[in-house]
Amino acid sequence: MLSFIKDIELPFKIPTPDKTIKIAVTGLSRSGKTVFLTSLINQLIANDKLPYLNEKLGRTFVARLLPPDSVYVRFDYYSKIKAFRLKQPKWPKATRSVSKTTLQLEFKSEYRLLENQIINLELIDYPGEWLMDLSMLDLDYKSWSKQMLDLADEPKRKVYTDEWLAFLQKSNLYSKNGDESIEEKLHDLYSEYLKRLHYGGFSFVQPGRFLEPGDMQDDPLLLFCPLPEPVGEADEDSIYASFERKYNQYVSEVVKRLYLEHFQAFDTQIILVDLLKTMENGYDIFEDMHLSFKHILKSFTYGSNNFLKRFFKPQINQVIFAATKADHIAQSQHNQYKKLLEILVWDLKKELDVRHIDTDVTLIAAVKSTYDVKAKIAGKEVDCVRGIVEGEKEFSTHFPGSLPKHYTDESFWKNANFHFTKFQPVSFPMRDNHAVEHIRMDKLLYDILKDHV
Ligand SMILES: Nc1nc2c(ncn2[C@@H]2O[C@H](COP(=O)(O)OP(=O)(O)O)[C@@H](O)[C@H]2O)c(=O)[nH]1
Ligand SMILES: [Mg+2]
Repeated sequence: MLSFIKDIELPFKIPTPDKTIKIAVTGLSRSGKTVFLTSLINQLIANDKLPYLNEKLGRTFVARLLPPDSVYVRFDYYSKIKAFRLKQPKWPKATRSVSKTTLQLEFKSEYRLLENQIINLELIDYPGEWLMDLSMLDLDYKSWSKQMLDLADEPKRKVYTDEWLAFLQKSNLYSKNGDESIEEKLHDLYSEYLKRLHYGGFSFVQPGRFLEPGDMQDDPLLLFCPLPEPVGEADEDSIYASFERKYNQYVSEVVKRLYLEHFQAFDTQIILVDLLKTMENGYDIFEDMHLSFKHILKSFTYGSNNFLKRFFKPQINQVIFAATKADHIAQSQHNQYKKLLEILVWDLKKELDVRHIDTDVTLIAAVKSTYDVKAKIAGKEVDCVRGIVEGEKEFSTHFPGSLPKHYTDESFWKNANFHFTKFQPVSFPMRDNHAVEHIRMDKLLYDILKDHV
């Protein structure tokens, strides 16, 4: 009966409406956004390494990249993949701004009388550092400054602040200022402090734009930093007043605009997390990363009567947290690796759940550049990974450390002693008829597509 319907042909086809799924991919710098998007496009075009996706969807499709359709910088898949196809393959260069591309999926209709279904995946790649600034929308200069100064006063951060705070203390901040170079110096020293934090493994820095300026490099609008509140009124021509004006302008022209242009409505937000960094650097860095994601997600996890919610009403259906670069760890440890991410985001996930936003926590390696082997260390057999270390020519075996069965034990953080090697990427197949090896990309793709196909 069913096969009879399937084969009916009409002089016309019954149309199926096109769909667009807007997918925002974000994560802190070096979390793996560019590599992830390159692999995702490669996987869907080749579609030879996605058994889970194909089995669950049960539909045949072709994927094609559409030509650029907007003023956005296009995510240049072709130049990224070229570097991966070199004889000595290379990771893509660091990217510093928003880029966008559309991958069109055409699903073969199940019935001849139906037109094929078109699903456009609109993929947008944002620096997480920019999103971190969204929480500034809620704060005036005075409150923001206080928050930043309190944070700088925490013992784990204080060690990085010396120069900035010393200069701040000897500067005349509240009366008429005749020397513009002082403003510049204050800003530079504050930026320097943020950079030092960043190199120390910290991720929560505000404004995130100071680290990832994108097209605002050297823009005078960014020439400010937090300052202590004046005792009385600050002079109109003082440094304090000037910084307050720039802060307000930055928030309303840059942060708000980003929010209005990009974050009004999209279906899925993928947040990529580099957990390896927290495992190498310990508990403070883990907690600090949690703070960053709290700020990044603030626009979605706020209560109902807050400023952002009242004015912008963001629409979002799904947030996927994915721990990246899982190929640094043997498969036997993957569930524990995922559990660590669950611990990192548990409260954010709860906040999203209660607002009817679907959440998923998963792990991936977009470009699997190692394979698992067993080796003996001090007579004990351990699970290791084998790959080519960057700059070398031959494969070597690496034991990164092992994750505990339970994380309740604080000694995990105290004694954690992980070392991750930077591996050269495996070479991509020369044509898009074959995709690169990955870990669990098909599960993630299914999560994105399952409610739309
Ligand atoms: N082994 C491995 N390394 C990865 C993977 N994804 C990213 N990396 C590493 O992380 C670095 C940063 O990735 P990238 O995508 O440029 O990060 P972005 O700044 O978030 O766009 C790369 O240069 C690689 O060294 C992966 O799947 N496997
Ligand atoms: Mg990038």
